[in-house]
Amino acid sequence: MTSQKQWFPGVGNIPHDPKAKRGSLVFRHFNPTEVVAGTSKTLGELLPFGVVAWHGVCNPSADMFGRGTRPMPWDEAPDPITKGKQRCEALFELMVKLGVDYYSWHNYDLAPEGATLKESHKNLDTITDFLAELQAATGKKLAWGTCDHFSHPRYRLGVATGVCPKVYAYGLSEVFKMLEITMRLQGKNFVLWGGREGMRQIMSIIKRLAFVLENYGRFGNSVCDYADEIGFDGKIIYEPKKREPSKVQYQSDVAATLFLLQQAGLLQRENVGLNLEENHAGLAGLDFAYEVAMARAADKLISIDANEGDPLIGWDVDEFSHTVKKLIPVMLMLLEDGGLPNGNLAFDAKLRRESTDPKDIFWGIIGAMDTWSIATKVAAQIRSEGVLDDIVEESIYAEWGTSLGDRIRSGMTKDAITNAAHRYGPTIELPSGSEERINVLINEHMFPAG
Ligand SMILES: [Mn+2]
Repeated sequence: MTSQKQWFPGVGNIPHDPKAKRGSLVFRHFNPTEVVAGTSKTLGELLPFGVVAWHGVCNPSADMFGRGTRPMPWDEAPDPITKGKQRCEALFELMVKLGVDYYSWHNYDLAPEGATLKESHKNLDTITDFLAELQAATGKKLAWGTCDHFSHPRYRLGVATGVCPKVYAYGLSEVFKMLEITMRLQGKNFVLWGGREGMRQIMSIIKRLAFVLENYGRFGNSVCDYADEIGFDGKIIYEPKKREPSKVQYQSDVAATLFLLQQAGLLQRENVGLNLEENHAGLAGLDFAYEVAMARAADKLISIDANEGDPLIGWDVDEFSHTVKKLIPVMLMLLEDGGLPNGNLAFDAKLRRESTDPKDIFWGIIGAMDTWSIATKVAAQIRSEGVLDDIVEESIYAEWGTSLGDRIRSGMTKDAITNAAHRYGPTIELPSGSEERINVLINEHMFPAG
């Protein structure tokens, strides 16, 4: 670190110590060098965790009804550049103490926005130099960069899909700059969420939807063209979210986002992919595992915002992951893929407003890393035992392994299909869907008896 000051003085480097006394700040399950059963990879390789600047060191835990509650001594500074650098230091201290290798940031999380675009870019360059020093000193890496296209009032009526070409140009030029910075810091990817790209009131949208979606495609293609031009070898990753801040966000879920990208000619581009978030799947009324499966089916899954929503709350609460069961099907897929080879598990998660102990951020991140680790180990066991494969492949989908299945999939005429229908119907014997048996199987692996 460039400064000797500790922003979290009460906490040391967090060890892996499964036998530590209860209440100790340790990893019980995450051991980065542990090889996961049935794979050639370690937990550290399969789970490329990252912390995020905005929730990690910028969010004071305010809500719509009350001010921030979280102590953030790094925000007390004589000027905004010093404040930005102290935020960087606090972020890197978190990474070092937690043994997390990656971070993510929006342009104005760490660099103050200036009075002009030129001044903003100068501030960004100053902070980028400082981040480069911290990366060199610690070996920590940038997962992805992105632009804050939702806080400033100029973005209140949208950016790419907005009402004003001046805003479109301003937002896009911010992306160009942040893409250059992400490349300079050797970031793996660049995220386009587009918080204000959504429906405000229906009467203007009914006249302009096709027009604004054309602009959405033009904006994305400009970003990808510039990434190609400067030789950025990461992906431009789009992040679906159904609602909040707008009533409806155009990139509402994976299927809708894939459709918009396809219409824009973006899905066909090799450097375009998806960044998925558990809480966003919930806002769309979908299982996170379904969203991951849909992105994989299109071969566009790149990265994950690892967090958790609350089904009883209708907005984006960004809790640290804590429910193992939700992550088991996700890890079954990621184990097939060898993890997220080009992406990360970034903790887009924040403290509750009630949580005010400086150690709470450590509890949150440690808990989330252990949660993903347990899910990984349970999924690895389920895989190596093969029972789930037996149920799904050998029973539920077994008929597709017959010659009729092969013939349909390689193309049959109308007459051949009709002959098969006459031959096999109308009563057709089917396997059980086996949901209860699968639920028991998952519980047996989570909580082995005896
Ligand atoms: Mn979220």
